[in-house]
Amino acid sequence: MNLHPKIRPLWQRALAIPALTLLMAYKALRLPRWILPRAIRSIATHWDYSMFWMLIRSGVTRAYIDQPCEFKQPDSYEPKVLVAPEYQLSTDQIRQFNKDGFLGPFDAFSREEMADFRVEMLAAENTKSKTYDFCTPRDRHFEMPRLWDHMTSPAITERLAQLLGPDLLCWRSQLFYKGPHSPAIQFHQASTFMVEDYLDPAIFPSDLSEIFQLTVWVAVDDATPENGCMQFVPGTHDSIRTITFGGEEGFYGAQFSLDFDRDAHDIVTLPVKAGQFIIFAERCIHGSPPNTTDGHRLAFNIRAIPTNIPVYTDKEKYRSVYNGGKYYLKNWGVSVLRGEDHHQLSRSVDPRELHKDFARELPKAA
Ligand SMILES: O=C(O)CCC(=O)C(=O)O
Ligand SMILES: [Fe+2]
Repeated sequence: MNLHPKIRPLWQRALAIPALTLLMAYKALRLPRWILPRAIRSIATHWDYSMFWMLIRSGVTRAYIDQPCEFKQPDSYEPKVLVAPEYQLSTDQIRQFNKDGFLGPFDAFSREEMADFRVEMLAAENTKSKTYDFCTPRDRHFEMPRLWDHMTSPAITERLAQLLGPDLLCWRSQLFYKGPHSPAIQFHQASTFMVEDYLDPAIFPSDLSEIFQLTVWVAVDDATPENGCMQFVPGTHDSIRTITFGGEEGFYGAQFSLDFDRDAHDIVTLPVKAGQFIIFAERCIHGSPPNTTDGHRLAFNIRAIPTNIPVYTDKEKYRSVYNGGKYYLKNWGVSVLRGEDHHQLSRSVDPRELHKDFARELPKAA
């Protein structure tokens, strides 16, 4: 299944309802899964009953945006590691982060560094990824040494470590080219990133009620309310919401609206200067309004997890609804952002080794 959240024609929905009901009963009766085709087996394994039930009772017009889970406040707001004084977070900041679901902005890079990186980002925009062999903004750190250098800057990793622990992996990155006069990225949230193909989670935390993955979002251009800076709905990392299919186009062609009470929540608009970053739990509702200016709003993100969380396990490929295309995972791997990967639960790639290989492949200057 591919959760393309457009309202399906009535006949398709009429067929889907009995099929989903049957599969839910199949799961409840614990009938053998190995005889099911791969995609159906994934659904029977990874969807919980509330996911089936939401689709069935809404006539296939509503679904959980990702694997449902609820957040439990931690027992302590002490930092998980002690870091150099210039990067230290206070317990008040950590408490605030757990209350709101996001923190920042923090300084990481100079304006000049971001101006240089901007040129590199724009040059890469319409080029094929060496990892996936099609044009995609994902995981370009495998081939862009400067991106990986920025991602592993202590200004970022030392702050992440205080929230997530000492040993950290990046399992995905993304470049954001929010072009002149481009649409909003609708409010969204994610837990285990099942949202991608709605078949399998990407990450497999042992406790869904913890914050198990963090996103770092780095502004390459100044991000302003006019060019579509980030917006957050504080406190909404408490639970995963549903989406109603249809509605306004945005978010890479997807059509949906996230179900939450817009009147009951404050929406925080967070302007960020080039070279600054924000840390947030992807499960906190966030998005960005349209870019109404004539310029770009460039940014990149890092998706970080502790090393005790497996990623993709035996998956060969996934299909992303939001960054079109099939992503074959044979060249993909998690990469150590900080500390060491003692667990070795996922395929891993050292971007610096890849960069050396790519540099050797480049034709020698005459
Ligand atoms: O760049 C944006 O506007 C959205 C970023 C986002 O959703 C993310 O980094 O998870
Ligand atoms: Fe996001």
